[in-house]
Amino acid sequence: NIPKPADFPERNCIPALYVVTDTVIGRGRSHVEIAASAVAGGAGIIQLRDKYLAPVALLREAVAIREAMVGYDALFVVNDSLDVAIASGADGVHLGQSDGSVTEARDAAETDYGDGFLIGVSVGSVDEACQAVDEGADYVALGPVFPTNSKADAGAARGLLLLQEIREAVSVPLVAIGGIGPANVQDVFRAGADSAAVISAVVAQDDVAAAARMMLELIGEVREC
Ligand code: TZP
Ligand code: MG
Repeated sequence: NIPKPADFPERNCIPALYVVTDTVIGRGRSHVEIAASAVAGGAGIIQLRDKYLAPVALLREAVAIREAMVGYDALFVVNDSLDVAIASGADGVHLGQSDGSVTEARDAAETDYGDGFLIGVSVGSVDEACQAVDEGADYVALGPVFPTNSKADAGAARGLLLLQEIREAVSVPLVAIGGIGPANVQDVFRAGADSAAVISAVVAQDDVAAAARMMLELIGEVREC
């Protein structure tokens, strides 16, 4: 009963809590452990993100996560690697500005997925957001909205104002990422985000599922849908 990516481009249709796995920040927990706990706590999208694993090892993790998520109402995307996303049967891929084009990804996934492959794109400006949407991205993610220690090359915080500007410029689901935690998660929804993506606020906590639940409770107080 995983929501079909075909329903997805409708604004607000994207799950409100998006958890990115990270084994460096995850206190010794594996990607699969993090993903399983996060969905148990209600996270609606999981992204496998590992900048160090070779493709074969990344594929192994992706397949394991996919299996661990069976029965949960949650989407699974792989960061950076279109090949691993497709080979693992993930719901989609998340692409940075230098991870290849949306069009290429759409074409490559067509045989296995038709047009039901979810493609998300990281953006840092209104122009990049508009370009991603023109190319057919299913969602765009602005980051880092706030300062973060979780990504070495994240660059300067983009701020809530840019989030608002992108909200006005595009109608696909908008994800906010970077430095989001209990203290500011409501602000990103008030600025127009449809989903909050987090690493440390969930992945670095003692109890990953409880941290996800708490974030969702806060989001539920402000999200309009
Ligand atoms: N992309 C932009 S900021 C970021 C990524 C992957 C890191 C987010 O981690 P945290 O701990 O939620 O700030
Ligand atoms: Mg990338």
